[in-house]
Amino acid sequence: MISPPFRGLLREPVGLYYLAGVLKAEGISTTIMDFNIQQPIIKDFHKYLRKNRPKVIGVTSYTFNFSAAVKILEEVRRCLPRSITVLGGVHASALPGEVLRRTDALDYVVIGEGECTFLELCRRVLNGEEVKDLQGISLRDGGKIMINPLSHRFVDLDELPLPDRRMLPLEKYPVTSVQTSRGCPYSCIFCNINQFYGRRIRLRDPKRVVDECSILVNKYNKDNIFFFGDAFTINSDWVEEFCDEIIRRGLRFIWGCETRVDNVSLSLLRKMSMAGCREIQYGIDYGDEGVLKLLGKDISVAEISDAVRWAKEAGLFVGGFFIFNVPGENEETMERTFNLIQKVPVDAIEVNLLTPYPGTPIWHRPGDFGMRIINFDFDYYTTKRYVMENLNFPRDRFIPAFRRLLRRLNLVPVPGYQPEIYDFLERPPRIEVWRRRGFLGPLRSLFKAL
Ligand code: B12
Ligand code: SF4
Repeated sequence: MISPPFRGLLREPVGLYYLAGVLKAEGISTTIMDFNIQQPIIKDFHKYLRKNRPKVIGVTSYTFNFSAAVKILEEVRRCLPRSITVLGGVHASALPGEVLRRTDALDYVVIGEGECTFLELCRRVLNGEEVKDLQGISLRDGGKIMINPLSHRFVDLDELPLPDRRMLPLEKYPVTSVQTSRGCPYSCIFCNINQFYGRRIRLRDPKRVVDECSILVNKYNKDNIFFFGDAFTINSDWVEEFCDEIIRRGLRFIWGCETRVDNVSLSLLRKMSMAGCREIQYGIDYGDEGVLKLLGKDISVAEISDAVRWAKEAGLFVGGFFIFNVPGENEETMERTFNLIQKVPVDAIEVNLLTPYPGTPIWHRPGDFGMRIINFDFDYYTTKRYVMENLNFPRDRFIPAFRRLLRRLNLVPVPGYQPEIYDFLERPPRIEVWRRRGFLGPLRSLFKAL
């Protein structure tokens, strides 16, 4: 299985660990390649494929690196025309028919959560059985594209084998990632996690998550872990239990997580800090309540202020994500957001532009939010490009206002990010991610500095 390259922070492709885990448990030999760290030249890649002759090649992809995934699939097809190729992940799941139409080098799409479907697909391929009727896949049948409905059965995360970290060179990743849950009950208009993983949040057993941390700390000497779930603190009892377990076992490592501002409290943040948490990242998104409502965020400015203040009181480094070029925006709402950023004691901010990822409400119905998609080239869907226009705050008003805002925020480059050309600015800036001066860089630098 292969994770194609993209620009951004280096993290392990955790989804591929999970898929490999279920295949290996059934005796199917599996390897993972992450082209973000192992960048073979094409000649070597062909050599590897010819030597190992995998029967099935699975590729994962997000929207912003879909074209890299297509290139990989085409190289595989050129080199091993008889191998079966499969694409999975959020992008292919949202557009299963379109991705098959894009390249003949792709045989199947696995839609949604992959563990059960991919295992069954590999089993059938290896046994020479018919695959056509498998639920949750998309395929070409003759000249026709077929999309088989999903079974809508979600996996029990505690039944999955723990990720086998020996499958990738762990030392090359600055931070280790651990998944704590899947699913999200909220409805932000720029996200489709709830369609993908369901509205019901499936939390892993906190003891099992701590078991995984214990392996990372004691066996792999990792001392910094980033937890991702779709809202880490959504269930405060879970977080309490998790922190108590770390403290009870005397497990020493530092960690970070991302969550919403409306499900934290001072006491919870203090407990997290006691258990080793050093950084919390909040999806703040905007500083105007009308806009927050249109974004489907269901949070208030008061909740934002409290959550940031409490995290600082608990001794945490606080990162805040913001999105601009959003429904309901104008010069005044931008000013309110600027004022909020000045007022709340966030240590770092990341500024993004609204991006209509396939499968999200803003992709399906941009007009309902007063928006229009102007660029359908997914290479631009990095959240740093202007790919949609607000009909009530069009490009010729937004861009000067946004440029002014960036200047006033005094943002500086973050190490680890590569430059990217911004098509919408007169002079391309040097950076891809904007952070406030003083930010210590991605988690790794933060941890080093502590
Ligand atoms: C960790 C993470 C990252 C890591 C990347 C880690 C990596 N190497 O992959 C980092 C921090 C770098 C990152 C960055 C960004 N991310 Co991010 N990230 C995530 C996050 C939180 C978890 C991904 C993950 O590991 N999930 C867990 C595994 C188990 O799930 P999975 O990968 O989807 O895999 C399952 C299925 O998809 C399927 N599957 C996947 N691949 C395959 C392959 C095959 C062959 C098969 C059969 C099945 C299959 O089976 C797996 C098991 O069930 C997701 C949110 C989420 N909950 O998924 C967002 C998410 C992927 N990120 C997103 C975005 C937008 C970004 C950024 C653009 C944000 C930003 N503004 O900078 C940047 C992109 C970087 C850039 N500059 O271009 C979006 C992607 C939307 C899209 N359609 O592409 C998501 C979905 C968040 C969201 N709610 O919208 N991200
Ligand atoms: S952005 Fe986060 S809180 Fe909003 S729907 Fe997606 S996962 Fe849930």
